[in-house]
Amino acid sequence: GIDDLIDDLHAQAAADRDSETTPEVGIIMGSDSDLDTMAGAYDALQELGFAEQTNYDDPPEARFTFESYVVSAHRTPDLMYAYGETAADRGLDVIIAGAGGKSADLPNMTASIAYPLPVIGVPVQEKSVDSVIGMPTGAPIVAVDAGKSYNAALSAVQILAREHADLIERLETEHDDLRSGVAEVSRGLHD
Ligand code: RP5
Repeated sequence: GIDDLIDDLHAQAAADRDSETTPEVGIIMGSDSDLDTMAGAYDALQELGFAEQTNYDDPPEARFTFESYVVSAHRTPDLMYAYGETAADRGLDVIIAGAGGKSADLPNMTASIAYPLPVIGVPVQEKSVDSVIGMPTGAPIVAVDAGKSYNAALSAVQILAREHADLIERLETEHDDLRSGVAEVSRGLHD
């Protein structure tokens, strides 16, 4: 149950593991109904060579990994608090948080609890944009436009890349692909 999950998070935080064995990016969302929107974040991370780490005790399948959880601000506020509070000690470097509806509190609250760990908010529906980005002075959140979880993941990797030159190369390759894509379409228009 939720209590076991919360205990696991605290145990992982206390374990003081080598940062190369723990996920760098945490993806959380308010409901499994947000999964379609948040799939863009998985796509971007996987394209950049990140593997999903589902079991903390197994050795990671890639140098850079991510994890994902459903964490509801309203149904499981205790889990949200535990996730945000333990995030840095569990080895996370950045969190991508998505939620929708008029009570899309998960990204904002997680940003406050996990501070100063950066949180990138993804509004899951257009109507929640104000809710996710409307943070008081001194309690920042970085946010993307509604549904743009792919861009949220790219931003997360840009943050990580400040410390890992290898990730800069992967981002540059991704960017070259983007440029080639435009070039191809552009040429196509002339033909
Ligand atoms: C939010 O309420 C979730 O993030 C989701 O976008 C929305 C609806 O959730 P469900 O009722 O589909 O579980 O907290």
